Parts: sequence; structure tokens; C-alpha cells
Amino acid sequence: MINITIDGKKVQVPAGSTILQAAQTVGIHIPTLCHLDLHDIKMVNQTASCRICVVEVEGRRNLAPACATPVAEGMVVHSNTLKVMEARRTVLELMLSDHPKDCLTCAKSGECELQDLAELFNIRNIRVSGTSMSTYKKDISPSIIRDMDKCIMCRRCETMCNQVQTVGALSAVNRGFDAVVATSFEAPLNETVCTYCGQCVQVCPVGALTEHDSTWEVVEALNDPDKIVVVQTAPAVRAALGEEFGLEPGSLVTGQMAAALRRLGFDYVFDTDFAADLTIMEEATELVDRLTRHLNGEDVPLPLLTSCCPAWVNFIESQYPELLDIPSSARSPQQMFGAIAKSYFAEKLGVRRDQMVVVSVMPCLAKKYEATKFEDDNNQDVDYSISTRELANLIKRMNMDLKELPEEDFDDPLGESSGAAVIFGKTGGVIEAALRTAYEWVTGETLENVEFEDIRSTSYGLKVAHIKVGDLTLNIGISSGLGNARALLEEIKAGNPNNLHAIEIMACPGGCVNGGGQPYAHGDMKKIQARQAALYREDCGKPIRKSHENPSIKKLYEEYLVKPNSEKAHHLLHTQYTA
Ligand code: HC1
Ligand code: SF4
Repeated sequence: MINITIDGKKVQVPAGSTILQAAQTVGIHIPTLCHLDLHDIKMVNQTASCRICVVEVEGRRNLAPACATPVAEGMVVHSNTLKVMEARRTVLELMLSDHPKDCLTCAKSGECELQDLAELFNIRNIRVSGTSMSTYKKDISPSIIRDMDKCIMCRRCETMCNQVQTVGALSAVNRGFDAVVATSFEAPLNETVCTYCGQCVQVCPVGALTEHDSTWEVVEALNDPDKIVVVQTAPAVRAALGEEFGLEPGSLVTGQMAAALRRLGFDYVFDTDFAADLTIMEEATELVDRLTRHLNGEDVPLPLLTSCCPAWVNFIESQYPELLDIPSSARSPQQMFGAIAKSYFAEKLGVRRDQMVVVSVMPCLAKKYEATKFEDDNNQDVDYSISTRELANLIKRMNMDLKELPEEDFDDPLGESSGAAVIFGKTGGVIEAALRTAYEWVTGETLENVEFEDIRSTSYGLKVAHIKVGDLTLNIGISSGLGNARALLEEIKAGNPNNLHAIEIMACPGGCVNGGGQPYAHGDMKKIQARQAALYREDCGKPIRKSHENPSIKKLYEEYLVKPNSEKAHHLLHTQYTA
């Protein structure tokens, strides 16, 4: 252990720690705009590019960046001297001299780390002059808006995209005031390998990367007397929306969220969880079918890969076209919901599909892009997908405080769901939900303990578990984060040495609870764990915990779809992948 002193406090930390880490252990918060320590996924953005975290180290002439300076025995550090404060102020002024001053209309206003520091340092005028503003064209994709004039070259997005997600869509270009993180040849995002996972948006400290907001389109639909507006809410939203209203991470606000949506004017308040149960019906059928044929000696594509995460689907389509026969053909719950709402439910109401507007509330930004891919008769199944943050904004815009609202239920029939559906929002949840159903279908026995502890994990790496299903042992892989997904796909390409039968893949580390559209977690993985725990709590409290026991799902098959994987189910609920 190494002993140092910071601002008069004695600190003992392991050798190799940085001054920044040492300060954190004794509650000294040294500001930084570029550093990002995702220790749960063993990834640190240590570019030391912003120079906000500089400190004085006794015996050294120059200020040292706390994030990149290792501790040494006996070191004496000062984080708040006049010299340090002046240096931080100058750095901030330099950044602001090359930064648009449109805070009033910036999508990140109120969440911007640069704005927070400008406020903290009471920057009221910028003394640096003679600099030129860079001018880049805004890049507008269906999911993400890139405004590179606001890039401060912290390079957190680059770390996220290249090292955590291994997508490689972003890298630093140019020098001096023109330096930004860009796509190759500065192509628009929609012409690159970007998956729209939104993890770069989660970590961007300023307004350079933000979601493509659709709240006004939703408000207009809600105020159109000729439209029936239906909303669906993803599993992970209920575990994070409360944070936008000052509630603790992990607060469940399912009932208040339903009440808020009703008061916003939605005609039907439904739940994506209903469609998650439907997904299990289709996906578990596919899994059991492939396994049965495999056991009969047929050459079938295994392992089956889950297909509900659109960023993951984008990833495999662009990076592993040779493996496109292994994902389940089931569409995601968001899309199954849209297809069923605009067919089965529209028919029940006696309205045409173009009289109905389907809005989804998602923790994810890739869902916005996914929504554009599925349509019938030039009419999208899901018209608008808004993020958890956008919903919070809408609720506040309508002068409501979520905390003050009563708890209400979802509407029937597309609002009923099982506990299995709720845990979709956490890494491992989709495969656990599938196992709850597949177990009973394969063995013909009742599954008494529905909690598959062996596949549950709070870590963000790869997990392999071996689950007994009757006489069978199923080898299950679980991965969140696209870097981990890549490792699993490489393993499959190498001949599937672990003989995996099914794999769940979610693009965001920890699953949808950590999606690009969730309240900003600022790299705090404890928040993500609290959201995960909340979903398990909701599952525990549900009277029905298996997808195939959801009465509204049973009725949907009886009245409309006939049976899982039927011709009608295939037409409405399945898809084909394209490279
Ligand atoms: Fe997800 Fe899914 S779980 S993809 O993570 O399968 O976004 O929450 O809605 O569609 O249900 C996201 C979450 C979500 C879908 C479901
Ligand atoms: Fe990379 Fe994901 Fe951002 Fe696209 S959305 S640039 S894949 S981190």
C-alpha cells in the first residue's frame, strides 16, 4: 500500500492507483470532463485530455493531471490551491471559447458537465480571445444526433464505441480547435457500422451526442382528434424513470408511470412486457424445435441467439453476416407489440391501422431506428419511439410530478404481463424467461422454483451456465456489451467448443436498464445494479411469473394467432436478417 496526503488528509491506496482514485476514497471530488472509470467492466478512459483535474504535487514544478498521475510513497497533493483553481478556470475558458453558447436550446442543458463546471467556477465572461470556432454539419440519424461543434475531445465516446462495444464507428480526427471525434471519412452515422446502441450518448459530457427527440411528434398525435394513440412501455423504463424526479435509483414507478401516460392523453396505456411474453412463446417454441431436431441428428443452427436487442441485431448484421442463420427469427417485443396493436387490437376496435398511432417508451436509442424498419402499407408498426428521458421531459412539460401521481394499472388486453417479461430489462432476463417456459414444455412438469440463480449475475462479462431441463443439460451463454458479444460470436465461428445451445445477447453493459435512453448514469454502475434489483423485485411480486401462463397471451393465440410459429404468427411476429 502507498501512503499519500491530499488536502491534509492521509490516504492509503494500492500501488498503481492514480491521485484521482486516491482522492475519491476520502471523499475529495476532483472534477474532470474526460475521465470515465467503468471499473465493473474493467474499462477506464484515461486520455487526460481535458486537464480539468490538475492538482499541485509538492516538489513538482508543473501541475499534474490527477487522473493519469500514479501515487508515490509520501506524496503530498493539493487539489484546491489558487494555482489549481486558476488553471482549471483557464482551461474552462479555453474550452468555452470554442464551444457554442446555445445552452438555452441545447439538448444537454441541465445535464451538461461543462455547463455545471462553468457554473461552479462562476465563469461570466471568457477572457481568451483570438480563437476560431470550428464548424461541423449536424449529423442527424434516426436514433442519434451528432453536433460536433460541441465536441470537447474528451474521447469517452471513442472508448465506449471502440473498446467496450468494439464497433469502431468513432475515432479522433483533426488537430487544434478542429479536433473532434468523428466517423471514418466523416460519413453520417447511418452510413457507418454504428449500431445505435447509444452508449456514446450515455457518456458524452456535453451536447455533442444526444438522442433524436420525438416528443413534439407525440404531442401532436395526442392532440389529433382523428387518431387513437396507444403507448407501450419497455421493462427497464419503470426501474429508472423515477430518477428523473429525484427518486433513488432502483425505485419502481410502474403504477405512477401508467397514471402519467393516461394523463398525457394516451387512449390506451399498454405494456411492452405483454409482447415480451409473446416473444417467449415464439422464441421458446423455436428453441425447443431446434433442440428436438438437433437431438434427432438433424443439422440445425445452434446456438440459438436471442434477437430482441436492436443494436445487437445491427451488430451481427453488419459484422457477422456469415452467422445470420443462428439468431431467433422472432422480432423484438417492441415490434411484436406494434404489429399486434395495428392488427388484432385495431380489428377489435374496428379501426384502420393508419388511424392508430403506436408510441413506445424505451430505455434504448436503437429502438428509434428499429421502429423505422417494420411497416405495412407504408404505415410503421411503431410510429414513434421515445426514450425514458424524453418521457420524463413530457411529464414535466405537462406540469406533472411523477411522485405525486397515484399508482394505476395498465389497460387490457395488451397490458397484462408475467414476471418473466419484467426481467427482460436486465442481462440474463430474456434467457431466464425462456427457460421458465421451455422447462415446462420439455418436461411436462411444473417448474416450482422459477428463479434460475445460476444464470443470474451482476457482472457485465460473459457467463456460461449449465441448466438441467429434465434429462437434458442446456448450455447457456449470457453476454451484455457488444465486446462480449463479439467474443461469443468468435467462439461460435471457431466451432462452438462449449457446445452452447442458446445465448442471450444485449448490447448495453448490464442490459436495457443501462440503455442509451435511460437517465444519465454518469458511469455509476451502482445505479445500474439498483435498477436490475428493482426488476427482480417486480418479478417476485407478480401473481404470474411464466410467459405461457399470461391469460391475455393465451387468448391472443386462441382468437387470432392460432399457435406459436403459425403462419399468421410468422407473418406478424418474425423477421429475416440482411447483411
Ligand atoms: Fe429492452 Fe426488450 S428488454 S430490448 O432490453 O426485449 O429497449 O427494457 O423493451 O423490444 O420487452 C429495451 C428493455 C425492451 C424489447 C422487451
Ligand atoms: Fe458506437 Fe454505439 Fe455510439 Fe454507434 S451508438 S457510435 S455503435 S457507441
